[in-house]
Amino acid sequence: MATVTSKTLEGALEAKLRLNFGSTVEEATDAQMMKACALVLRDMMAIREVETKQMVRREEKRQVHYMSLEFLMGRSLMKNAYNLGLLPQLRQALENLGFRAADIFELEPDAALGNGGLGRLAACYLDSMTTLEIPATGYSICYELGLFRQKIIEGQQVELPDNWKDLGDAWLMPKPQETEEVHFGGNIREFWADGHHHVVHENYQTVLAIPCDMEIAGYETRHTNTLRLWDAKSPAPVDMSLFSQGEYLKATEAHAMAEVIAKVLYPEDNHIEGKSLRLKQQYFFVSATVQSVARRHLETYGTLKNFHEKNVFQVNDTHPALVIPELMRLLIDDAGLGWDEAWYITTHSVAYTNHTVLSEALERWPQDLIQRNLPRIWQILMEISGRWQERVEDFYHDSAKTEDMAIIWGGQVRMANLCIAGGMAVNGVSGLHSGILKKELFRNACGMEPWKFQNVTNGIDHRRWLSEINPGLDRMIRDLTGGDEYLLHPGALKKLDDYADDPEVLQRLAEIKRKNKEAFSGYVRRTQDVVLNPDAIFDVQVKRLHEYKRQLLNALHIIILYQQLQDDPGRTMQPQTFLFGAKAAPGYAVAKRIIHLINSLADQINHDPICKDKLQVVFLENYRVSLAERLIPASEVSQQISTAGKEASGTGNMKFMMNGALTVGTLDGANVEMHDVLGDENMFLFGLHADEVAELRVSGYLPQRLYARDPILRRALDQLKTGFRDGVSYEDLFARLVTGSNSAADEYLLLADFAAYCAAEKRMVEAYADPAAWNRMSLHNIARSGIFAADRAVAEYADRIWHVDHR
Ligand code: NBG
Repeated sequence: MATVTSKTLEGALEAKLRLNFGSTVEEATDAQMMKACALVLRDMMAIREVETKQMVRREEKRQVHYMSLEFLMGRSLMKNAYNLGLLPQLRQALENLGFRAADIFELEPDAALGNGGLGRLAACYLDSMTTLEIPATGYSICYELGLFRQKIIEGQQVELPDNWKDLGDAWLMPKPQETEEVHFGGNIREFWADGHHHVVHENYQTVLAIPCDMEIAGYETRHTNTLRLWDAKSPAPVDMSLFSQGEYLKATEAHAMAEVIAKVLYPEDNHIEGKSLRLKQQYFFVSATVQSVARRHLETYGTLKNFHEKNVFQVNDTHPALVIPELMRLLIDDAGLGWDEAWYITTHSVAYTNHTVLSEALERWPQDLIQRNLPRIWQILMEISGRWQERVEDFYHDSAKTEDMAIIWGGQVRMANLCIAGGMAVNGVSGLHSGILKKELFRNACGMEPWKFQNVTNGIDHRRWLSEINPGLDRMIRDLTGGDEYLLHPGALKKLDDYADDPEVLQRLAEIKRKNKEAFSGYVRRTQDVVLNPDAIFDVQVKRLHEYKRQLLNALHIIILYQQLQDDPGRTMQPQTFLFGAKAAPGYAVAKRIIHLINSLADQINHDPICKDKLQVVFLENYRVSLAERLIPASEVSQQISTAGKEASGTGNMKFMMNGALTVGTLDGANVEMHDVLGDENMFLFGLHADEVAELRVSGYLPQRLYARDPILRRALDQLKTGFRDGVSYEDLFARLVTGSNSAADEYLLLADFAAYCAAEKRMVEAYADPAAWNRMSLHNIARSGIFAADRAVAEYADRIWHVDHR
């Protein structure tokens, strides 16, 4: 391959600007230049993608189809340039053409086609699947609007639309020739003819699914995969028969109904809404995907009988669960296979990852919704459900277990049970979480089919989340570990452990962190007009706002620190800056109140002269992938303080560890695996363990007692009622923790863990006073973070679930 120099890129960019925007380099705006960059890289990837596809077909390789309603991609320009090995050349080319590379990168909108961890995981896995040279495609919806943008106005969250496509669509390659039809509503007619049973779906409404492909480049490989995003279009802009009768509005109804499907991403994280539009989104992208995969398979092999040998659908949570009845429908109605053969193929083609044990996040659809919108799918679901129930009865002879494992029960369709019945593998996302699935949530299913249940601990794209975003640290790692080996072999980070007693290395690490803190402070000053104190500990909790994640526990502890300072204003203390970032689902009232509280507290503390250079609280607006990329390299403390047993894995925890932040956390999710490699001495663990949480609940938890008994805690909680200088009272949050109203008080056991949390924070601050010891811990964190590379996780999926080769 001819090497691409900055000169080649300059030529390509000039040509793009002329061809696509009719513009010279001199006339081009930054936005046009950003698009031109995207198009130039897209061209290179498109060529490689064609080669990859031909290779896959020629070698008849098994393919992975990663199905997810969310892919939280963030920005792609720097990432793609990095993976293509062109980042320095692209920077150079932009500067030579008179542009500031940093400005061009900053202009790119985040593609926020996801809510949080689940969507970001899918994005990280696309990178690893490609880098590991696995033939893989991601499938989702081409949402017109991504996750809302957040503004904080008078301390409260306000949601604004996220029109990412204006500039972001430069990455998308529409392929109208590969359009699929998806059918909704109507009725089923069955009859016998020519000695066969026929099933016909009629009077349905058609929605066209048009693929818009985004190329995914791997690192140091020509292998290129795609993320296929389905856009929804109506087959006819207007219904001419209605139009000619003068029913103009009605005539455009079907059109509107079709296109609303791809309008907007549902903004709930770890929660379901049960809206019919959401069900339509699910079936829309599932049906389009299964049809297009089956079509390509038929083109290559001429039959669907070997479908499972050549394809595997990985379903990211239960959102794509309808892949099971949809594949059955294709195999039976279209390909004419019998039930048993179709079921064999299906159950050897689908694997399911569970991402939560929270009951409010487990999908259950009202059966009439499915019946009405997807009549044929409903028939197939009933058949699957009936046969499964028979098997369970034969195995257990226990009506309680039959009910527990049922797919259709009490007028609802339970998607997790459908995935267990119709899949070949079920996995959780950390050791603790997978154990809870086996022993609790899916105990009965696991008793019947233990071989299906596995664990694959999550991982992150360490090339993005370390090398790309933390160049100073990347440089140091290369210098100390002998080059860039760690980029493809993250285990090489372990070599850093050898420098634990090297004062120069520890000093260098401290300087890198200091520079990153200063750079981040500059960014916050420019964007939010807030001046951070770089001498303070940067103590960070960024993630979706959810009660189980316990941002409120963090806030209560800050209230304590503030009250101590009020009691003794002259007190010398290690300066601390607490940084929060979080979006609340628009309908989640308590989460929004917690955001308001953090902002009220920040306002109070930041306006009180006694806190100057000691205590600072900042709520970072609009937390998103690109903000995380700036913040994480600058962070020193990572707050991972969920109620044990509730956070399936967490992935932010891994990103902080990899960038040298120390964790204050509970033994929850992947924090457990972090502790396995770090030991007590390299993180600040506290709080109840998952089994103790369960025991406490059984024995009867009484937060009121803790409130009565602990004066420090009581004073902090009482402050919620009083509120702060803005005059807003948080009596409702007080009630939620102490008195309880319609629900039991303190569901997530903040009060039970409070004293232990304060003690852990204290240990952390004391440790910070010894820079050499702190930097050593930080180095150990980086050195041992290799197991959290997504490459490791994806290789496990490939070996144990997908059975596909990889690099
Ligand atoms: C989330 C969990 C996280 C986990 C990610 C990715 C859902 C339903 N689950 O703990 O809350 O890290 O999935 O696995 O969003």
